[in-house]
Amino acid sequence: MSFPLVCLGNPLLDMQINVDKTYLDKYGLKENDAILVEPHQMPIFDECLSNPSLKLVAGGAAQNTARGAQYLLPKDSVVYFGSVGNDKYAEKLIEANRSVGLRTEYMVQSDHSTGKCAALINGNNRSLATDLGAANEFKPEHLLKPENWKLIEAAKFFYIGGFHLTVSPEAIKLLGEHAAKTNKVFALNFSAPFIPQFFKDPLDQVIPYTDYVICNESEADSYAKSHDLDTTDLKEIAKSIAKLTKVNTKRDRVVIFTQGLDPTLSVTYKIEKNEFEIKEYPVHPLETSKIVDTNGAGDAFAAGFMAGLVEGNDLDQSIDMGQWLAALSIQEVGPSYPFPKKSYK
Ligand code: 26A
Repeated sequence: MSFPLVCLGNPLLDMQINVDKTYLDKYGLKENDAILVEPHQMPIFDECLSNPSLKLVAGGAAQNTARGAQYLLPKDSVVYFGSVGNDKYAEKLIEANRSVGLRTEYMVQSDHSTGKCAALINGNNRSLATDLGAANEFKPEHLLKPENWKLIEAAKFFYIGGFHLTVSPEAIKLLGEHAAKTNKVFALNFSAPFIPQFFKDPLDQVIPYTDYVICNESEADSYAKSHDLDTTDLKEIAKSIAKLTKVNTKRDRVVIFTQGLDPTLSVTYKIEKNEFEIKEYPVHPLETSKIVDTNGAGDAFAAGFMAGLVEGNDLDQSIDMGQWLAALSIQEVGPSYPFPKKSYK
């Protein structure tokens, strides 16, 4: 049995509630952001638990992508690695993964509880505040266990949540080196503006392994600022990322920026010709009244996109699959996908 796609990230349970701007202001949170909680923000979780609008949903950015890709692909296509506690929250995550047939290979911590993310919904915005808990304890040794390394050797595609740069850059490098050495596809999502801002060094160490870089416009902007690019032009930012040093020169690097309702941008740096290919893709129109919440929209895009690559589709079609799945996911509560299953055609 071989699973073509391996994903790595921080498994979290999302505690999703509706809030207003005053609530976000009270904790110094932006309307659309993702952060690691500081001690003064810890009361948010108890406040979530006692909020009547509370919905507990499986989260963790790369795990959402893994679930979404398996949702679209044939049985036994995706494996997800991350670290959880031995508790009810982990059971809930395993259950959600099982519902789409995602293979879950968690490292289980006996002395930490499963990570949680307060997903604070304010209209079409979402502010994410995370307490990583057990997710923060992931170690590369888990990947090196013979039964897990076998899965990695059998895989052909890797998808890494940039959020994991806060946990184990070593684990990411291990997969990156393997992918480069064996000419397999390695994709990285920047995940949040704080990653290029505060985890610049580990990010810079991992980018050389990437064949695909996926992020949204505010993460691209944060990258430009932290790397002194001196531009806010998204095409220019994408070009400089696309042209960065690359370990595996058998594949061109493709940089993909989503921009909410604005067109998705792709910039490919063609190594042999030393030129860029720039494309734009309008998003799938969706009436605003159909939007339930935007938590997980970017993860769903990445899921559809990765599923497209695994199926052997070209860039245009894979991006279209990403946009299609993102539009489905924002019509569900949290980072979820509709049942009965819809299939992309
Ligand atoms: C390290 N941090 C902050 C995080 C996250 C995260 N996933 C991994 N690491 N902060 C928020 N998320 C997840 O992002 C999804 C939406 O894109 C949330 O759990 C949510 O499901």
